[in-house]
Amino acid sequence: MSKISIIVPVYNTEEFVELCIESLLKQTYRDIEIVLVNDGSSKNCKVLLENIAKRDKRIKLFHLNEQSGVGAARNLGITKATGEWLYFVDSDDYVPEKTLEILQSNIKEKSLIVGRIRNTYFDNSTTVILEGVYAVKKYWNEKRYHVIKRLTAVNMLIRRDFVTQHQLFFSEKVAVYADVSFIFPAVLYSNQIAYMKDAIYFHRKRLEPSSQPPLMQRNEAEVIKDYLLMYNEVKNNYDEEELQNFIDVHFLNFYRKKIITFYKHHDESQLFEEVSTAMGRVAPELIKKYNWILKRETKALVQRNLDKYRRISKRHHFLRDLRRGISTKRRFNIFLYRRFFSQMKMSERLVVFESFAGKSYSDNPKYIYEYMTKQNMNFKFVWILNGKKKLPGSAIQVKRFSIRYFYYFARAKYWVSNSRLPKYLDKREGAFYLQTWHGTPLKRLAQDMDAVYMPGTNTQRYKRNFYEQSRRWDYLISPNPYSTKVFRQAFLFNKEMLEHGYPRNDILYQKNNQKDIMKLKRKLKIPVDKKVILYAPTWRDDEFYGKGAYKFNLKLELDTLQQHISKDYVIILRLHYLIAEHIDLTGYEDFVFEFTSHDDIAELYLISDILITDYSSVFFDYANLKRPILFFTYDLEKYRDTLRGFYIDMEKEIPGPLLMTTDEVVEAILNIDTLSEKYEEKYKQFHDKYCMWDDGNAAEKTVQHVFK
Ligand code: C2G
Repeated sequence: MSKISIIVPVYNTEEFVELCIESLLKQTYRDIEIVLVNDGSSKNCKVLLENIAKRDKRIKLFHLNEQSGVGAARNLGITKATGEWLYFVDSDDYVPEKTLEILQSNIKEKSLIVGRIRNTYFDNSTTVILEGVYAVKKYWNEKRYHVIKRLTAVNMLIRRDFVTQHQLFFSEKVAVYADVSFIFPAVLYSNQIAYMKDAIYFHRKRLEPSSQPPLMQRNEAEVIKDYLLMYNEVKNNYDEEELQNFIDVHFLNFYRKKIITFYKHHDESQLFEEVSTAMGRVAPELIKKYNWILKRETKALVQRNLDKYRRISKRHHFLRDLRRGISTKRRFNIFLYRRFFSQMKMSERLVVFESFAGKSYSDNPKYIYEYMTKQNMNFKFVWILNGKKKLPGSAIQVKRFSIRYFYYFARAKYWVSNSRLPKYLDKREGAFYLQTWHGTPLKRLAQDMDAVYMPGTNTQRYKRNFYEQSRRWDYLISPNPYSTKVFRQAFLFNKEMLEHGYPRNDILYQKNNQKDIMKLKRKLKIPVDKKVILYAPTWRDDEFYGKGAYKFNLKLELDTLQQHISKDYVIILRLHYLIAEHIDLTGYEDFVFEFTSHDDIAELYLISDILITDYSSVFFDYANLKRPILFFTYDLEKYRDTLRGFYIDMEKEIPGPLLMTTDEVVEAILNIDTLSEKYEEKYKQFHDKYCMWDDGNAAEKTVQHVFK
């Protein structure tokens, strides 16, 4: 055997570095040394590294006093390495146990062998391949420039004397493309490179913002500058035609993907000098192969004519958008939104409201709107609603995703919504977005979720979209101090939190009297001589028909309930708005009342005497009424441990019993007074913690704050 030196530069990756080192120590190829280079990390990280270094004598730790960049750290690693081979790993990545063995046993007399890099967020879609199949081996001769395309030195095993002989080093000038100065000559001086598909390396993709944004997620201008430095370095240092050609094509692609997008959002004068110099170095015959749009742009660049370039570039952005815009009706509307509606004058007194994606006239947006209407505030209102409704006031009703939807969102100064809005609705400068959200969090939310099981998305996409969408929120309503804390962390929200309670709960203070309750019961056609039990469960992420259409399996046995309690009670069945299930209630007509499509659950709270729910945020709101709550949690373990995870310990905190069967539910209803007494103290604590801000005036306070 001969020793492999694994070089791992570390800069503040406390969260990940242990897993990384563990994967290296587990390598089936045993003859290794791990050269850990601390690139001036924080004290915590430094201490952690010192601890890690004690775990195995094959680990050697070196420190750079201040952060010098990944290039400098790897260069130091090379000088400290004593093995026959070098192998580079980034400290947040993961190397399956067979990888080094596969690379080492196949490199033979070559200087360089590479494996496969797989990008992953390390969610549950990641399969860590432990058993190599050894089947795929390719030798690249001409195609060895593939290696350059990866622009990274990780997952390649390289002979140390080859590195010394050709004086390979990482650039310390550039940050993102530091590897290029190392891999270009490495490839150039190897006539043939072996590639092992089974030698896998998991590269961690990271969501912004983590405590340390990874290199590739730096600000665009920095990345472009860095790229151009690298491009010039390569153009200056290597004469070989093949390489020159390769880097030119690479640059043209980079120009199309990154630089053009950059100029869409920034003035063309930025970096103009650097970009035109680089374009001037590209071989002209390569440019000839491209379409006329690109040709005209490059010409203006090469001539260093900023005005001309600016003019052409504007026109081209328009053409590119249009081309994309005519592909579907939705895209066309987005095109109109961006190109026309958003260019019109902003309507200073226009407010757009939406609740649960246009499904209902409900929740916080409804109560904010009604307050503004009652106060005769001088605003024009738009409601996004899929079906036409009878609304108080003079709001214009608009269908979701219609042309008018895009028109009003573009023109309104104020957006009020209780859930997310599509990513393509960029918010204009000067507009305000009031995110009301729709409940005190019990289930883990957004960035706090381990894995997302919803259809049509995956964990990383869900989290990234969530992050981008929530960057537009200017205000977020929080119902209680506990929610403030969770929202800050789960939504990574750092703007203004409105802490006045929930507008949707105002009604629970304003109308909690016999007269109003009777009036409501009559309006909703609920028998006035019976007590009312509201059953309002939530949805299950993993039980669905399709995107946004969830199944629901009614586990509450209506027969049993009817037998035992129908003398005194009726039941209101209220399924979650995401549930598409239709439940057949034949035979229960006078006993069970379906209110799933009723807009406003707050009215149902008011007329009910007992709430039965499960893992829904409804119980936080209902507790304002101080009426009994039962929890029918037949799938508690699965929901808590597999699907979502909770923020609070239900067993400890909730103000009512956890019931697993219909019989237990019946039993609890029949003994509701004794139960209430038993839970009195817990209820009080719960109320104090979660309902302390609600007092019937949340809408007023919110409106005064936002619509000054
Ligand atoms: N809701 C409802 N009827 C139900 C369940 C919920 O009308 N049967 C409404 C309530 O206003 C509730 C809101 O939808 O507060 C959110 O419902 P949850 O069951 O809590 O589930 P979810 O939509 O996943 O939101 O921070 C809150 C979380 O995001 C939960």
